[in-house]
Amino acid sequence: MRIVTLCFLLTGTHICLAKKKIGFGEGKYNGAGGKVEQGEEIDDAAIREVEEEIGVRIPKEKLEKVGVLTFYFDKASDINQCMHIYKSSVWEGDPCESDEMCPEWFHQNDIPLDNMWLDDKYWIPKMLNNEWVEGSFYFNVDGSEILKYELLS
Ligand code: 6U4
Repeated sequence: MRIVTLCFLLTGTHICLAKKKIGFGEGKYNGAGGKVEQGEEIDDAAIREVEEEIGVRIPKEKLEKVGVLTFYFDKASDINQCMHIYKSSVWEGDPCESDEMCPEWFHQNDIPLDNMWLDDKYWIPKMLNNEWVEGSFYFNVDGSEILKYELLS
């Protein structure tokens, strides 16, 4: 299974989301993240992807893990993935556009859930409420429908 990361920059009131310009989840708003490379620590992969995709550097000691989710796709097991989720309220630099993502700030009460992965509305509020996020989502073949899900409460 693919191991991937996802990381959000948070202030007390706002969240940085970035529209994915290419690749898996193209057109959707999300945190920055991507595949963990061979031999790479998952935390280091999260920091690397944030720097590559939105141009900011998170000091490792300020990276906070908030959960792990597993995604299964019907009849498409090659894209099943285990996603390690992080947040940070400390970073160096300002989020800026890359070839892969275009970042924007949103008020935490005004997150564009209609333009994000379908699962996000189930767990982003938990993350914003400082709760641990853990569970599984089962999608149809192209991710346009959730067939079932389990989330630790
Ligand atoms: P590269 O490595 O550029 O070839 P790419 O197709 O751009 O791959 P990938 O695999 O690097 O995509 O990253 C996928 C990103 O989408 C990761 O940050 C994880 C995230 N992601 C995948 N499924 C998700 C889901 N259901 N909900 C969500 N994020 C998801 O919020």
